[in-house]
Order: sequence, then structure tokens, then C-alpha cells
Amino acid sequence: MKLKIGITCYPTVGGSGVVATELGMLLAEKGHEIHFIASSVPFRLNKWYPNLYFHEVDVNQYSVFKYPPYDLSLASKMAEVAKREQLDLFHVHYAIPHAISAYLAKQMVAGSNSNLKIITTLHGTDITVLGHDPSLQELIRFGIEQSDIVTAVSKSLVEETYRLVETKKEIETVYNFVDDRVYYRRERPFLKQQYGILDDEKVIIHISNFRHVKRVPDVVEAFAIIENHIKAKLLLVGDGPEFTVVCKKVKELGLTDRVHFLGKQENIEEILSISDLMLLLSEKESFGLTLLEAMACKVPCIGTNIGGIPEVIEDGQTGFICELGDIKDVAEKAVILLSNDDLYEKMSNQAYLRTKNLFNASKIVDQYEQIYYRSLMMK
Ligand code: GMT
Repeated sequence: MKLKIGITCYPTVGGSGVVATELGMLLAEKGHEIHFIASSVPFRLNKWYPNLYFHEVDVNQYSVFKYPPYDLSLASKMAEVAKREQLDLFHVHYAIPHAISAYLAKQMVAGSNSNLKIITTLHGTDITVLGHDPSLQELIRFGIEQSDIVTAVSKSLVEETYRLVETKKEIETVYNFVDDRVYYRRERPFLKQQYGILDDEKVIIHISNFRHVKRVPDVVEAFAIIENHIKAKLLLVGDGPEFTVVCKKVKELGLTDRVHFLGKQENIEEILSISDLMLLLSEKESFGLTLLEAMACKVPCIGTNIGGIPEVIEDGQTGFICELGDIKDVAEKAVILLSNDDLYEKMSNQAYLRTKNLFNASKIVDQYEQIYYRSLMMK
């Protein structure tokens, strides 16, 4: 049975937006009718499908409102689409505010679309929001409990949600995934030349939105030690609030000619194809989608022992796990890995195989499909 699915995500927000969009496209490829309901076209929605639609949420800018009521405009758009298109379900990414908007929309269409289901996927941001504003705990719990099925992107996030939100609702782990038709290693020698990277230099990469939690200065400090031992360049991809701090750190450590700031980039798979090692040293990370994209391109990773990172990187097999802030350990492990060809070859292959076996797009999309069908059987 083909389904009619409404998907809501923040269209411009990193990993969760990417996962929601790629899931929608893959479901469309399987013949389901997909309706994205969001404030703008999701940035990764770059293919056309006859059975995939986009419905824009127009947020009222009326000057009486100090804050534009995004969640209410969204609820009203979701209700409109659900009723007109007779959607089977909403799959929303984030409990706050999307599960709440879905709940409102469901109430609004109860008369004409009584079996409409809500699937909510938690990406970790709800928990971060809770850290800043504990008064939202009840609302997050409500969003979770009013959803028919709730998933989270790692086991660690499931546990953290139970700890902080105190709900009895079952939360299932559905890992993020990577599409191996897009993410695979290519030969790109000319790209290296364009970045002025010599053949005997190793390429270390970090990709993030440069928020404080990503600890990008730790990446730069680790690189400063690494490049004392081996010839290497650091590629910093992305942009965000800590960008200036990171630039300052690079200058202070005298690394200006060894570090390239690439800013926000599309086609990450191209840059990953010239990379030898990824560093993700975050203090909060429910999954770390960028690690998966790297591993699919045969790039081993070093990450912190935080959140879902150890579920993605298998310590000692596909890279290494280090304690938060232990820059010396990160650098030592990077030097060991990058100067031992046999170990490198083994880890690079293992990284690739891990994504293929565990985080494969078709496997995870099947998992979501089963969840959708199961939800329709629920009362
Ligand atoms: O990491 C961010 O700042 C963006 C955030 C988001 O909402 O997209 O990422 C979260 O969801 C991603 C997709 O599930 C995960 O890979 C990231 O680990 C998670 N970020 C955090 O938990 C900080």
C-alpha cells in the first residue's frame, strides 16, 4: 500500500533537515506520495519527483505580533494539506514545535481525517532546548506522548530523553543513514591541487555549523600538534557563531597557511573524497551525521565519547573515541593512524563497511516504512 506522508522539518537546519529531506526523496522513489510542509524548500531537496510536493508555511509578519507565530501557521498549513490530500500521517522532525503543530493539525481535521497519525523523530535539539529552558519539559513530554510513534536517532538520545523528559512513552532508535549513491569515494587529484595540497600531505577535515557545542577550537589545537609530526592540512567546512573565534585561534597558533576555511559547501562528498581523517570533538552530539558521510567516503574518524558518537564510530575499528577536551589523545591517535599505512587501510575499509551494513539508506528507509504501516494499525 502506497502512503500519503506529510513531512515537516526545519528546512535550513543541518543534520535533521538533511535526514528528513533525503528520507522524503527516497520514500518518493518507492512510490509514496510525499508532501513537505515547511517554511522554505529544504536545502537538500534537489531532485524532481512527480509524487513529491512542497507546501510553504507562510509565517504572519503582522506587526501586532512581537513574535511571528510559526508553530500556529505551520499547524494550520498541516491541517489544510492533511484534509485536502487525505494524508495518512505526519512525520515530524523535532517535538518542539513540530509535534505540537502536528497535534493541533490532527485535532483540526479530526472530523474528515480521523485516522491521521503522527510520527515524531527526535534529533537531540529538543533536549538542548530543554537545557536552556526547563519550563518546556511538560510541552516536550506532551508532544512525545501525543505522537503515535516516537523515534530518536541514537540509543544515547533515547536514554537522555527518558532521563530528562521523564516519559513512559516507548522511544525507538532509528539511526540516521547515508545514501551510498551519493556518498562514495572518488578520485579527485585536481581538487587537492586547487586547494594547494601537496601529494605527501594528509588532509584532516572538520564539518559543522561552528556552534559552541562543536568545540572547533579543539579541532584546531589538535591539528597544531598533529602537524608537528606529519605533513598535513586542515579543511574547516561550514560557518556559524564561533567562526571568528576559530579564525583567531588559527592565527594565534601560526597555522594560517595550513588551515583552509571553506565556508558552507554543497557536494560534501567531493571534499570528503580528498580527506584522510575527520575530527568531530563536540561536547553535545546526538548522532553526528557528518561522521557517517565521511565513513561512507572511506574516511576514518576521531570523535569524542559524547552522545551518539560512539554508536557511529567503532572505537579502534573505524576510528577512535577520545574523552572530551583530551586534545593530546586526539592528536596522538591521529598521528598513529595517519603514519601507519596498514592500520589506515584497515580502518578506512572498516569505516566504509560499517556505513554499508548498519547505516545503509535502504535499510533505514524500510525501518521507517514499517513504523508508518504499524502506526496505521494503531487505535
Ligand atoms: O548539530 C546541530 O547543530 C544541528 C542538529 C539538527 O537539528 O540538525 O543536529 C542534530 O541532528 C542531527 C541529525 O539527526 C545529528 O546528526 C546531530 O548530532 C544533532 N546535533 C546535536 O545533537 C548537537
